[in-house]
Amino acid sequence: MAVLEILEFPDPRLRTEARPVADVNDTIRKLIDDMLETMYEAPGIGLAASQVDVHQRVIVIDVTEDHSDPLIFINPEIRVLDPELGEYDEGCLSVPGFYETVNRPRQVEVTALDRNGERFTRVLEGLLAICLQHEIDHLNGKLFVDYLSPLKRQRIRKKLEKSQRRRA
Ligand code: GNR
Ligand code: NI
Repeated sequence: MAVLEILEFPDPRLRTEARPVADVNDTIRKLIDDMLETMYEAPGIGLAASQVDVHQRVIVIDVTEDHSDPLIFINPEIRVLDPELGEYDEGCLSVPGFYETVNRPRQVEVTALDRNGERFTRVLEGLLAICLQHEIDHLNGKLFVDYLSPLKRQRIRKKLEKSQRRRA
């Protein structure tokens, strides 16, 4: 397994729309294992392949504290079950250090493929529903900062560009 490099806003590669996985094979399973290791090491509760510069529709999520429930979603399709919006202070490993309130539907149903290529359907609510929607946004080239005002987004961009220059 390997810890992969996570792209940071405003890297334009984060705007790439990810393509569906055609075949859930050993290459995809290796990617999933590397993504899980990268997410746990960060640490984070979710990771989309887009964030590690792999533009395929693969998501890993684990909202447990003891890393006991890794969830895999390949080619996920979501349907809103409860359109009532809930607010949550979101963060993102690609926008390190910033947390802002985002509103999203509270309950969704997801259909996806698992690591064996088997199709499953699950109803998600609470943090899992928030995280899945955040990750699907990544696959579509969207970031949580896109929900903020242009002024807030620009402030975050300037600060991150500065810290990226310091590290370069
Ligand atoms: O680790 C993460 N925490 C988080 C908190 C609130 C809403 C969404 C998230 S996802 C984030 C990891 C990440 O950037 N996934 O793309
Ligand atoms: Ni994110």
